[in-house]
Amino acid sequence: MPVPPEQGMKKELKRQQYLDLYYYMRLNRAVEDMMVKLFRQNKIVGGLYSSLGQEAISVGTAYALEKKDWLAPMIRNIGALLVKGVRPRDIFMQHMAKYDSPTKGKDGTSHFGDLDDLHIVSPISMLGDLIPVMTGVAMAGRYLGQKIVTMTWIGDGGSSTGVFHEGLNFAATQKAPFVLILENNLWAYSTPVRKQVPLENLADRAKAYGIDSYIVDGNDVVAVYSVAKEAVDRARAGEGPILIEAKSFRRMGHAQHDPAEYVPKEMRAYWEARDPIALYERFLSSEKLLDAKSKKEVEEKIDSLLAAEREFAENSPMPPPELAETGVYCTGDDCHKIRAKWERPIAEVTPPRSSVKAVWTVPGFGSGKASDGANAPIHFGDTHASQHRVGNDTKSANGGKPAAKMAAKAAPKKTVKTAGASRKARR
Ligand SMILES: Cc1ncc(C[n+]2csc(CCOP(=O)(O)OP(=O)(O)O)c2C)c(N)n1
Ligand SMILES: [Mg+2]
Repeated sequence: MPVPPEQGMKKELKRQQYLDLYYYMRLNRAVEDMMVKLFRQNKIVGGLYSSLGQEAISVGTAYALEKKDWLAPMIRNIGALLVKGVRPRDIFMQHMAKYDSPTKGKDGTSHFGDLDDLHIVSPISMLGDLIPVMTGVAMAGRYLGQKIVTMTWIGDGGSSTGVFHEGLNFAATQKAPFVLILENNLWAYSTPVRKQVPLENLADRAKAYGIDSYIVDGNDVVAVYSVAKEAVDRARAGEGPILIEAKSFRRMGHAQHDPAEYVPKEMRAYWEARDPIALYERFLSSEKLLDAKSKKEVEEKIDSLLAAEREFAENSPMPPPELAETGVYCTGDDCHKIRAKWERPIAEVTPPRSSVKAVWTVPGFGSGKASDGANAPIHFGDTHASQHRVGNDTKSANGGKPAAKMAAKAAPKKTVKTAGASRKARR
């Protein structure tokens, strides 16, 4: 069983930030608890997923984003939606397929977004597809001069899809201001991570694309936020995409239908004892940031908010049948208009200033072994003729030095950083 990194990492936050993280984790859990009740009353349409035990990841990462930034949630990221400003009533109504829901009852779960105000791209169920999509959003933001960062999440299982690798490679080559959170919760349906991937750390996936990565204890919200903030700042500064592996555990089954009896009891017990909210409460009270009275105030605030939100959702009607014919395709009239929000002079990116010479020079592709064992220089037609291999006589631009050494010299230095639980949060 992997043990989360022990190395401490801590960032001093403002008192209000500590309390916000607590509020959103509690709200995340309360919203999902309420939806379990609605599900058992047969009021939820479709499946219901849980992020129990993973709230610190959704909340800590989304809290690192600015208002102008964009995110696209996956099924276990209701916490991120709440941090971004989605109202609980919208989450309830969406799951209940009500007429007042963001998709007017036409879709369920978290399949909704808000392109105008909250900057949320609606997810679909295909695992990994949000990676190239959010890379594209990041590139569009850069083109328009918006200085935004984009973020999405992927599971351990989803990190084995083809589009994960295509998308991350694309993001890396484009140096997109994009942060990808890999939630390693040890299971994909009933398949343990060790049967899916021959790696101890899924953060190592980043090495293949020459980008930086972090590993963080996904049950420590301060550590998660600290690492996410650093990654978001670096992406915004133009350093390119960053992968964060957050190690945690899926405490419920894949969805409500799955009792997850295949999970070993000791594994469950280990992680239940590391509940992210309980850990954080201990930290907050040891830091004198939360006492019994303020904790009760948070609970009461959430209880009364959710009672009102639930009532609103329950009173919303189901969609009328004739609605099924409308809004199937975006026509720009009954749906929404997509307008580019320029935050730089368009002249900067249009000809003649955007014109570049159509010449592509690729230095340093090194050389490879030919079938006779000799080094064959690899070139793309833009290298000097003397580098071409003629007969058995091998000449190379590096003056006969071993190619591997040359390549190693040219390779950019990349590191994988490890960020563990904040020492204080572990008390
Ligand atoms: C491309 C694709 N393949 C398969 C599925 C079906 N599917 C949905 S969730 C899931 C398991 C995902 O596991 P993981 O990525 O670890 O996320 P977790 O459920 O643990 O959060 C699968 C296989 C899908 N939605 N998309
Ligand atoms: Mg998983």
